[in-house]
Amino acid sequence: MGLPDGFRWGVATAAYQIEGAATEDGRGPSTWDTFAHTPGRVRDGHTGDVACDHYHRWPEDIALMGGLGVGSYRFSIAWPRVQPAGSGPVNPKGLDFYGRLVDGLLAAGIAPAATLYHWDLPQPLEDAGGWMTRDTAYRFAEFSYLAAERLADRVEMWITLNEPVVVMAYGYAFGVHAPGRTLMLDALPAAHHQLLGHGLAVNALRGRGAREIGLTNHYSPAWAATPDDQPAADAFDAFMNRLFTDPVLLGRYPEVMADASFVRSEDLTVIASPIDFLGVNYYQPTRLKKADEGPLPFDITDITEYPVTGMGWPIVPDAFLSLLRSLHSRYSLPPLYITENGCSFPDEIGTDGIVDDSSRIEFLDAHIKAMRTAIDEGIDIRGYYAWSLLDNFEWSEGYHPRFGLVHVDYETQKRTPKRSYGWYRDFIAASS
Ligand code: GBH
Repeated sequence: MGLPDGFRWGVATAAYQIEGAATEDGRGPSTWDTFAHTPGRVRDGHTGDVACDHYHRWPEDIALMGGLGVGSYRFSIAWPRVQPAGSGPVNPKGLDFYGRLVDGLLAAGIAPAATLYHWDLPQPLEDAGGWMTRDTAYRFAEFSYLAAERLADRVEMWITLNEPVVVMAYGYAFGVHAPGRTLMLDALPAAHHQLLGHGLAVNALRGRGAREIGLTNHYSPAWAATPDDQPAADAFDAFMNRLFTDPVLLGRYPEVMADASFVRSEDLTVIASPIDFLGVNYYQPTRLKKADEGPLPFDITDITEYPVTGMGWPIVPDAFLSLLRSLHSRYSLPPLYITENGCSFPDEIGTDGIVDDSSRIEFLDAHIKAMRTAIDEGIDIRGYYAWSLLDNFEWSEGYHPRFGLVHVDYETQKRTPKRSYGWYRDFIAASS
């Protein structure tokens, strides 16, 4: 069957991973600046100070998107550029950058899809408690309003949060991402306050005339290692998947959040404010077994029977299809967008000048096929964004993993489209 009319093929990035220009034009520090500049936190001491220098090279990057023929570009707006202190006055130069970017995209016929929070919390807000504090939710809604005030007439889609689960788990529970806290199960308020911020932002954006508004979640299908481990898999699913979707689409939290003192009864109404779409990021399934010890009700154990990406993540397109089916059966879903899907490999430029990333082509092709099966089964999916346009700063792994369709030489900032770029370009041309 064909794709729905107006299906959007796109590419995605995030501010801290590509922009660089960390202290330019009045940008304030974020938790990721602090974290990356703390020795031992990011592999080889890499930071986002320069990254892909996209802050200056955005016209070239839009030209690369034009060459791909994508209909949409998902980027994120750095809160510390717009409101360097996280609250209070706007930094006009920060907003100007996104104004230029959005105008450039529209001139190239590419629909802008803006994420408001892709993990770069202004450091002053973290110093006041970060997402562990209720006040941060209100600050986020205010920032969202300010961004929409400037850009709502030209931005097609607004994504409030990117993967709040990763912020809660990696940032506040396990400490491997900024802000590096190790609160374990005590990190749950960071989930609630992000979701509250999401709900407040939905209303602020609506009030400011934003068109399509949604939330992007990360989903990892939970596999039990043995039938005995099913309770562990269910617990992982509750903490890592349902915790961030049930309250938004069902208006209630799973058991794991029941009776939490920081949840006020009226919060769930705010969190369940109607959204226009749900963003789905999918990378891999997770296998769980009973926890031997420690505070968590599950342990993660390796999946070894599938090929893996450069990150060691198993490649299982079928798990992507089952994820889409299970979302469809559990919820009465709004339209879905696949807001991220992709893989890293240690791509190198060959002596012939070509980056032969045939494994990425296979990965994308297989996952897009899985998505198309879901569409044929009646699941309303309206777009697919490949992660990522460019090789970029892969958080605690620094610049080692390469997720791009375009190779970046970090010495020269030279961009070299990989074979997968040509494949995606031809694929989009053939599908539109
Ligand atoms: C996304 O997060 C981010 O939105 C994006 O910024 C990032 O660059 C991109 O993905 C690639 O990482 O080690 O087997 O236990 C992805 C979230 C959560 C996916 C952790 C993989 C660990 C798998 N990731 N998960 S495993």
